[in-house]
Formats: sequence, structure tokens, C-alpha cells
Amino acid sequence: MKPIPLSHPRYLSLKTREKLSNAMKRGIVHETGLIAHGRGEAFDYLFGETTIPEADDAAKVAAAALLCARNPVISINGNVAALAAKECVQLASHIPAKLEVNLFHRTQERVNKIAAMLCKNGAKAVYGINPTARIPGLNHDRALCEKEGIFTADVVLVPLEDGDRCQALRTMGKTVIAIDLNPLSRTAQVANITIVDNVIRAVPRVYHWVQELKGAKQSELEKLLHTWNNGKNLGLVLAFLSKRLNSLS
Ligand code: PTJ
Repeated sequence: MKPIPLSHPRYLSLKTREKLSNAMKRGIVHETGLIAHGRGEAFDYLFGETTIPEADDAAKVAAAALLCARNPVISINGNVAALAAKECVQLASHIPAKLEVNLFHRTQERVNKIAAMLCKNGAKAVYGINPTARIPGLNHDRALCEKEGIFTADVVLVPLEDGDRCQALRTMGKTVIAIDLNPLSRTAQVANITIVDNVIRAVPRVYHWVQELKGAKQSELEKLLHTWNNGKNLGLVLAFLSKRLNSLS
């Protein structure tokens, strides 16, 4: 691949693509992860490649949910590892939360590589390598999980999720926090808290709010959770999008 000049107006976007492409060659990202990224990229472009206030509100409530949790888990797939491994490890260590590798296109080799990448970025323990349980109602490999991890988690952060597992986790009674640039996806619609933002920006924003809220009273955190209306926030996200597109037309 030819080096991307810093002066290129799309430098960051092109560097991100390069990162994913390299991660695919190294066996971290599944080839369809590149397609998934393209869909996310299109939405990001429409949002102006920035964290909109509605996304930051969701990031704040997500931080509150993670801080209130008894057994919070951050689920990691290939794209998330390629784009935000260090940031996820940092977030997990500050909550503290567990990290679990969970893949749609699961191979043991890829699980091992992603786990090794998380360890290289400072993770002390990574779950999901030897699954001991299944999420009920799912007939694909995303059902595979660890008893001490996702299976018994009360709050699960799922960046770039598929709708089926999101629904199955909700059916198990868990609080699901999704990071998804597509506000219309089933995942975005089904999750308890949806952060409509790029995982690259969203994970550091959740980390920021974890630091801000760490000293807050439990009652304050619970109030944030109980007053959160995910459907209303998604409506505001769509209103933002439509206003932005109108202003550009
Ligand atoms: O590593 P694996 O095997 O678990 O596979 C991971 C992918 C992403 C390939 C798999 O989960 C998949 O196919 O996902 P979907 O169903 O295509 O959903 C991906 C969602 O994430 C879409 O709604 C995209 O808009 C969104 N998305 C893509 N890139 C980003 C994103 N959301 C936030 N940040 C991104 N960078």
C-alpha cells in the first residue's frame, strides 16, 4: 500500500481503512468486517464525522450503567480490536470490567489472535477463548461465551453487534449498551443504551464519563439510568441527521 500523505483531506479516514486492511491481512478482522466498516463509514460521513451531543448523552448513561454493574463485560470482535483495542483495555481497567472476545465469524485462530492483541495492549485477562456456555436462542457461533463473562454479566457493552445477539442478550435480562453508527439497525433499536457514534470516538467518550462519574453517588447514577429513554434519543439522532441533510441541500 502506498503511504497516505498527511495533507490528504481524507487522511484520517484513509488511515483507518489502512488499519482495517492490515488487520485483515494479520487475521484479526474478518473480510466482511471491511464491508461492515464501509456501512459505518457512510453513516459517519452523514453525521459529519463527529460525536453529536445525543451520542455523548448516551455515552454518559453507558458509563453510569457500567459503573453500577455487578459484572460488566466489554465484548470484542475483529473490527473493534483493530480500531480500539487499547481504548477498550483502558476502559475495562477503569470500570473495572471484563473483556471477552466474541466473534460472528468465529475461528479459534482469530479468537487467539484478538486475545493476544488485547494482552499486548495491557489486558490482564481475556475471556472467550474457551467458551463454557451458550447464549440461549442463537444458532450461530456468537452464542459461544464464558460462564464467568458474558453469560453471567448484568451489563454488556457490544460495539458493532448483530441484532440477533443483542436481542438474545436482552432476553436473558441483561442491560445492553450498543455502539453503532447506524441508528436504524436492529442492534441500535433493540439495545437499552445506543451510542450512535464511531467506536473510535465512542469508547474514549465512555472512558471520559467513567472518570467523571466515578465519584458520583449511586443514587445519581441510578437516576441517569432510570430517566434514560433510548427510543427518544434515537429519535433525536434521526432529527439531527435530517436537519443536517436539510441544511446541506
Ligand atoms: O469479527 P466478527 O467475526 O465478529 O465480525 C464483525 C462484523 C462487524 C463483520 C459483524 O459483526 C457484522 O457483520 O456486523 P454487521 O451486522 O455488519 O453490523 C455492523 C454494524 O456496525 C453496522 O450497523 C455498521 O453501521 C456499524 N459500524 C461499522 N463500523 C463502525 C460501526 N459502528 C461504529 N463504529 C464503527 N467504526
